[in-house]
Amino acid sequence: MTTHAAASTPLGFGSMRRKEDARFLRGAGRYLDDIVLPGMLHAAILRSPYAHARIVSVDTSAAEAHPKVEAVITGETLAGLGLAWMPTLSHDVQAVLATDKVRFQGQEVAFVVAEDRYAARDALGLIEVEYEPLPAVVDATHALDPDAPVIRDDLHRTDNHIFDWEAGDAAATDEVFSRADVVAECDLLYPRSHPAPMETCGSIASMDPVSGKLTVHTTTQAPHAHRTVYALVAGIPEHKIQVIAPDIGGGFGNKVGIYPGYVCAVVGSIVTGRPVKWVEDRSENLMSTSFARDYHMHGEIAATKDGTLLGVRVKVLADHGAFNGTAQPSKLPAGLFHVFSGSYDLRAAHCSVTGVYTNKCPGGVAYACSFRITEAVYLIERLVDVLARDQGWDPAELRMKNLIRPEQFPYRTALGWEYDSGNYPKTLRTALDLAGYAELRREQAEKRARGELMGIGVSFFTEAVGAGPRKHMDILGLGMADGAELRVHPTGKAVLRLSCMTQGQGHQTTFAQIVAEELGISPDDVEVVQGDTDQTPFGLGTYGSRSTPVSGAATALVARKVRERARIVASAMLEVAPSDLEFVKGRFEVRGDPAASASMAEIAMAAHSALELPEGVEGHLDATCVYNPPNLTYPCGAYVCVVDVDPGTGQVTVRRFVAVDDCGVRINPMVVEGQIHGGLADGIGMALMEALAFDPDGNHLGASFMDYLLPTALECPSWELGETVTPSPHHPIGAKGVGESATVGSPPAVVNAVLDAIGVRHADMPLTPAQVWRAMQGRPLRTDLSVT
Ligand code: MCN
Ligand code: CUN
Repeated sequence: MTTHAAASTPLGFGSMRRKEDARFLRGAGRYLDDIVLPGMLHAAILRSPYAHARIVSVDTSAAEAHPKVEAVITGETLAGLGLAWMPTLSHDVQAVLATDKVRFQGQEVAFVVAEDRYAARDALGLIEVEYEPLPAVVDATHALDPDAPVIRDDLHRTDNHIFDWEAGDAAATDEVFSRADVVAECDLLYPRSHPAPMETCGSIASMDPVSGKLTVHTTTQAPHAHRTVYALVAGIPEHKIQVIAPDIGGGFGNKVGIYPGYVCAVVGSIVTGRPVKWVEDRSENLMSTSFARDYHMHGEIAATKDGTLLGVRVKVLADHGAFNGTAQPSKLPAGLFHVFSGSYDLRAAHCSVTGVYTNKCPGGVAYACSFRITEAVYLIERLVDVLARDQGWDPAELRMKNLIRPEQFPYRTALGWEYDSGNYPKTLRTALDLAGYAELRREQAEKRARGELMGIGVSFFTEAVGAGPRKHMDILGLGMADGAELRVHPTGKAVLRLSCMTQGQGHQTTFAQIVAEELGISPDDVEVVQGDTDQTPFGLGTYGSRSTPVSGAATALVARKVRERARIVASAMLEVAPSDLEFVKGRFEVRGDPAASASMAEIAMAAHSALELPEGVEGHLDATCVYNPPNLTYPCGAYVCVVDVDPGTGQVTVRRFVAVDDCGVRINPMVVEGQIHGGLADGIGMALMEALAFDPDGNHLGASFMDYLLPTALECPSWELGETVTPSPHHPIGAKGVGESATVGSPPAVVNAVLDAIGVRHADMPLTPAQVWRAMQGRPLRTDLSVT
């Protein structure tokens, strides 16, 4: 593990300790549940015990009679206000509170507002709901059976089909396959998983009956997007809505969407005239907020007999649960899945994705995923390994032979994406060298001879982050530009206001470093303001690792605007033409006379003073910027995982993990490495432990951390990190996003390692001891269902 000298504060890029940590380490963070507003009430949600049932009646009279209950809201109450259904970010509607039917276990049925949280919970038990249970569709592979119960009769659907989506050239791909010497195919399930942030989701709505202003404190990664959704759903004008995201205890994609509890809290506040707090518990979080993955993939890969990869063909069945929810760029119903040609120079590729409804909780996209790239990378990286195994080729060599070459960038993929930059062979070579790949293979052969199971897994990934260019993406019709505002005070201290929202990524520090780099002031002198729509410019927030690619670019550009304003002021101060000034180490110097210079602090004071400025030049240095990304940024990485497997129990130990990431220019290498450490732990969790499984009736089998296992330090080795740096050519500071890279790239490395150890062609994640043991017996399980 690298250690970083973080004693002194750099004036720009470099490792420095996170400014926010002093507050967090002292327990002075202020999370949603810490907020107590005067007169605040507390809410709880009654949830469906059934995965699929008709609601015959809801009797709330006993709950309403509870002395501490202030309001009981049902689907009927909401229907009267036109709020029983809300739009999802994927062009569907979701029930806020069920009226006709419940469609997944844990669905919201009634909302109780009471004097305290205990009374609200107690009163849930007083609500009588009569259900008429219906057969449930749990297994996505049977969702389109002719006799499958129809889930979305509200949409007048006659089956459970949501969409069919295709990408790539089918005819060209078929042609490539017909000419191939070898084809390998594989069925893979990327099981349903959950972001499971440490802090669950919640909201406090406060409608001021006098001013008509709605204030919503909420756990959101995208405050401005939430405000627009509230405006569209509730019909309250945006200038009368303030969304405030306090400190967020982890998001990982879980806090992108708007959940029924948030809408109910608003209604609860309108009805009672008092602030209403709703915070979910762990089981509610795991059962009813956005899951991720749940992709059933059939992939084929074609190659020549000398190991040149030619093409990939994929069919996907996507289980979206009962409502097609969470954010999904609306022009791309399968998210960014169709970057599945990965990091290889392929002639052709084609995928078709079919989305289906099932009686499971909605969501389907977000969990440190870059919107389905996780699934895409897993698919291609498993297919390459399966092909290598079938043909007796070395999986690292096969990758090296087929990686996109540095001189091919910008590289247009067979699916039409333009990768901006990279040196893939160098990245893979760095990882293999760091791991000592050849030596590891020798060690493995020796161990095999002794009957010991050691496995080496390699993966290479290309991420696509920084949503996004208008031609590809929008959310609710909103283009994905983000704003930045930079104010410089007379003493040279600055305030940067951003639309993105940190949830643990260290934005308070890293965005201050971008300003510091551009203006030559200390990052300690830059305050970063986020998370309050009244205080920050519009933008779509933090997900898809877009903060650095989009808000980071906006920050660099707004700082450059400030710098150019400072140049004019400095030219008046130093009595030279602006073009005679050079910006050197944070000062404007007169060319040829470095003794004549002015620092940013001196210039800032002068800008606010009585100094005579040239005609038409405004005083002050403040500036604003809106950044429209011209393309996504494409970070990449090469990972090598070494595992030992206990032949008797199937227990996997990850012995080593080497990760070489290229995210372009690193603003704060220590923060980047922290992001990678977290993502690698995520990957180990996905590969070995995590899956939300269901029984045939749709009962959720992972509603607590007793059943839904998360990785801890015990399962993680000491990470071995390396880097390559290929700047993004279209980003003002050459940086690419990195927040999801390791989560995307690491699961196939772990799975490839385990299957390499046990000599099995494929078994689905999570590779629990039971699954590994069964795979060794040739009988791996379907991990999404409790019964197979
Ligand atoms: N960074 C850097 N140099 C780069 C790239 C990034 O120094 N070349 C820094 C950034 O300045 C930022 C951090 O690394 O402080 C992550 O940046 P970026 O890749 O832009 O990702 P975002 O800030 O947009 O964060 C979102 C991303 C996503 S989508 C998920 S999901 C996820 C992730 O970040 N959720 C997280 N990492 C997380 N980390 C924590 N602690 N908590 C979460 O909820
Ligand atoms: Cu896909 S999870 Mo992150 O983009 O918020």
